[in-house]
Amino acid sequence: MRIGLVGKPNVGKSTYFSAATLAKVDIANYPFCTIDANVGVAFLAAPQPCPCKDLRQRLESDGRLEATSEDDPRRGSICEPRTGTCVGHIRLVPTFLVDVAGLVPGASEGRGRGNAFLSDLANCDALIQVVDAAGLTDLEGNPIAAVDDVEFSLKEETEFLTTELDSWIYGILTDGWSRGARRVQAEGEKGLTSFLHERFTGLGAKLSHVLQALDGFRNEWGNLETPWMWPDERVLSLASYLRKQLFPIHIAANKADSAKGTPWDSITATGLIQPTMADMELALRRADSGGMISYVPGEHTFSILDESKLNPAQLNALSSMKEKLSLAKGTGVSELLSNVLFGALGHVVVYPVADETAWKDSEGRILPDAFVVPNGIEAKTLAFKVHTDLGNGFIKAVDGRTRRVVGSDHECGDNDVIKIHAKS
Ligand SMILES: Nc1nc2c(ncn2[C@@H]2O[C@H](COP(=O)(O)OP(=O)(O)OP(=O)(O)O)[C@@H](O)[C@H]2O)c(=O)[nH]1
Ligand SMILES: [Mg+2]
Repeated sequence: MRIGLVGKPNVGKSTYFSAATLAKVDIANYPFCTIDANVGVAFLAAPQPCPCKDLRQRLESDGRLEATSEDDPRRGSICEPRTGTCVGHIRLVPTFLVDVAGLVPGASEGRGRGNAFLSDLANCDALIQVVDAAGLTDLEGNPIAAVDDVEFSLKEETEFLTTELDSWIYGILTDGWSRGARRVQAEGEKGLTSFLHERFTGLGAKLSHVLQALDGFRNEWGNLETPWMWPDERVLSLASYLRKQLFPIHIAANKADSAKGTPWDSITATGLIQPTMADMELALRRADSGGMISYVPGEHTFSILDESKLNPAQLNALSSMKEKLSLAKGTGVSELLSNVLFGALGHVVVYPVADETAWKDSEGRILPDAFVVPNGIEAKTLAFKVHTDLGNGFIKAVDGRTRRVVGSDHECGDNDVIKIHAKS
C-alpha cells in the first residue's frame, strides 16, 4: 500500500512525512524545498488488538503462561513481529508513504517540476492533499503574513490540484485517443473499456476502476458510442471520472494549530477531511525517541519522563503543546493515515502462520507477519503475497481461529490468522 502526500509547496508535506516515518528529510519555510520524492514506511496501529491477545488468554487459561506482570515493558504482548512492534496488543503495521515535491498551477504543462512529480504519484493507491489551513502561504507556496480569506484560498488550493491531475490524465488519454476511438469503432464499448484499462495500468488502474469511471461518465453524458466525435470537454470529463477512481483525494488541513477557527469545514471533497498539526506530531515523536517524553502517536496527551532534566523554557513549550494537543484531540496525523488505509481503502490486517494451533512460523516465532491487504482477499491471493511458491503450490488453508479447512477462494477478513498448505 502506498499513500502519496501532495499539494502546493510549503504546506508541510515533508513535515507530515517525517513525523509519520521518523525519516530525516529537508523541511523549510520556502517553496520547492523537496525536489526528489521521499519514500518511507509509516507504522500504523492495526484496527483490532493483535491476535497475540487471544493467544495469551488461551495459554493463560490452559495454565501454560503466567498473567502479565505489572512491569512488563510489552504490556502483555507475546508476538514477535518481524517488522513493526506490538505493545499492549497494539500491533503496528507498515504502509508506504511518498512525500512528493510541491505542485504549482501549470504542472501538467511542465511548470515547477512538471510531469516528473506527477509520475511520482503514479503508483499511489490514495492521495492525501496537505493544505495550509492557516493561510500563511500563497498558491505558489511563498510565505505571506496571512491570506485575506482562508476559506477562499482553501477552495483555490483544492481545486487547482484536481485540475492539474485531470489535465495530466487527459494528456495520457488524448495521446492515444485516435487508436482508442478506432477500437470502439471495431469492438464497441468493450473496446473502450480495454483501451482505457491498458492505457492506465501503468498508473495502477484495475478493470473495476475503469468500469466505475465509465458508469458515472455514462450517467452524465449518455451512451459511449462514437467517441471520435466527442468534443474536448467530454474527453476531459472522462479524464476527471478516471482520476476520481485512480486517485481518491483526502485532505489534511495542516497548520491547524495556527488556523483561525475551523476553515476546513468549508472544504468540499469526496474523500476524508482531517485537521492536522504535522509540526507538533514531529516534535512529539522526536521528544519521545529522545527520551524526554512518552508519547503514543494518535493519543491526545503525553507524559514528561523526568521534569528535573528539563529547563523552564522546555517545560513551558511542552505544557503549551499539551494544552493544544488535548484541545485538538490529537495531532490528526496518524488518525488520517489510519482512516485512509483501513476506512476509505477498506484494508484489513491478516496474520499468516505455519502452525495453525500455536500461531507460529516454521522457526517458532509467534505471529511474526502482519499483512495489510484488501478486505475479503482470497486465501490463494494471500498465499501469493506471502510467497510465490505458496501461491503456486496452494492446496488448502486453515482458519487459525475456527480450525476449519477452507479453499482457495475463501475470503479473509480483519484479524484473521491463516495457515496455508502448499506442495513443496
Ligand atoms: N504552524 C505550523 N507550521 C507547520 C506545520 N507543519 C509544517 N509547518 C511548517 O511549514 C513549513 C513548510 O514545511 P515543509 O514540510 O518543508 O513543507 P512542504 O510541503 O514539504 O514544502 P515543499 O517541499 O517546498 O513543497 C515549515 O516551516 C514547517 O515548519 C504545522 O502543523 N503547523
Ligand atoms: Mg517538502
